[in-house]
Amino acid sequence: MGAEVMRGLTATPKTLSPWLFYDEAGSRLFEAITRLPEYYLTRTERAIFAQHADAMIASAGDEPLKLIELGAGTATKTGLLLRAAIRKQNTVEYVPIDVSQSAMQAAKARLESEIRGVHVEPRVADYTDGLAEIPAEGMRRMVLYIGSSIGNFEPEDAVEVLREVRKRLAPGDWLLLGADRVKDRQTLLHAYDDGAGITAEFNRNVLVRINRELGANFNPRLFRHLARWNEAKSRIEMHLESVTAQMVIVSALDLEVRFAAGETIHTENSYKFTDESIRRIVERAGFRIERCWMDALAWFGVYLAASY
Ligand code: AVI
Repeated sequence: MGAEVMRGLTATPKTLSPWLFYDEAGSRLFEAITRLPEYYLTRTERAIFAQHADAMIASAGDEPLKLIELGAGTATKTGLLLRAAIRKQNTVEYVPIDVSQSAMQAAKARLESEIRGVHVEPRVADYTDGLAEIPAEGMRRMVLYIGSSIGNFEPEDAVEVLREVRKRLAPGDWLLLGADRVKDRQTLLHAYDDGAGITAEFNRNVLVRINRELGANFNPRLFRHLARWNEAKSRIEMHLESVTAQMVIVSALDLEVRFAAGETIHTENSYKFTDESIRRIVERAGFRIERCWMDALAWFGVYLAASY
């Protein structure tokens, strides 16, 4: 974390990597975001699962499947797929992988009490170690990478992440990928700048975390949350804008950081895809897309891709 903060705050323009958002408070704020009326992604993807989970499981062949989820969080949407798998194969093994131990424990307790026939084996790991945790043995596997988390990577890195997944899969295994689609600018901007200010708090939480973990003295109120639609790059950008000229000290790094009034820290990109742009990424990673499901407005896509 120190190395990342040092790199980002001494760069021009200043940046902080989005993985820094997800301490306990940040993970809770993200969960709150997923319930906001403006944040259409979660409910839209859930509606796609509610309508098509049986078809998704059926399209992955006749053999029983084991489900593995990268960055599972509290796994609130996954129940729909687990129930569909149980309708087909009576029982299902589910391996959620996430950095948050508490989220994993909560997911295990909730899913095993709510769904008869599910066996949950959580792995606490970040996404790179998490890939190594993909169980190798036995059954056909379906790796879930949902929520459009793939959109938080640069396109080249997204290809690399999926290649790493692909390397750990065998022919006949599957990837189920959720991808948020390009849509009108206002809908996109509101999703990342909600009326209740939860996304602003999520964005500023990175400063609170740096204060706590690296002994910095950021005043989060002196940084304004900004969401911008970058049309040319097809991405929502989040920034923190310094409202005044100021200097911040990060004691653990022995670092003084100067901000001009209006200077920004770029904290996140969230790429929005077209059918072609997501297909290109998935195919360059060595998968073959077999099917895609969307909601009625075509706001979100879920892609089933074969490892071959
Ligand atoms: C986790 N990820 C897919 C979210 C997104 O929409 O890019 C993170 C997020 N950032 C702001 N709101 C939500």
